[in-house]
Amino acid sequence: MAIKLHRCPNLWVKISAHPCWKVQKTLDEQGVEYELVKGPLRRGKRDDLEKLSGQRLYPVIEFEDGSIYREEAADMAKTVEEGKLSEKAGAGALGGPDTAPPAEGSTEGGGA
Ligand SMILES: N[C@@H](CCC(=O)N[C@@H](CS)C(=O)NCC(=O)O)C(=O)O
Repeated sequence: MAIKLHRCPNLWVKISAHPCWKVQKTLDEQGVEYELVKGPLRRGKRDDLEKLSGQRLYPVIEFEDGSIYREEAADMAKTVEEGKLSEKAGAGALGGPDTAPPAEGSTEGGGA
């Protein structure tokens, strides 16, 4: 599975509390291949990230099919650890109801 890890540029911060490092380290530990895509430090400069993921925080994982996975870093790391990353590929992989696209055919909560 070829994925991209979009992350902040602070590559030297390697403490487990750092969201981007937490996910990157887990990918490394699990032997998941990825391409590192460094983004801008300042949130105000993250227009591309917002277009990609609907929000402005890193880390974000982009799958080969272009779908996006973003949750709290700790949850992302857990997903990777549990070998469930591929389950997040495809529509609806974003972390929150505000950013997740509605499922095809969805009535957006208006169903009976
Ligand atoms: N609670 C979030 C925090 C994510 C976060 O703060 N990421 C950093 C990069 S490691 C970031 O984008 N910071 C920019 C900002 O907060 O403006 C998580 O765990 O995913």
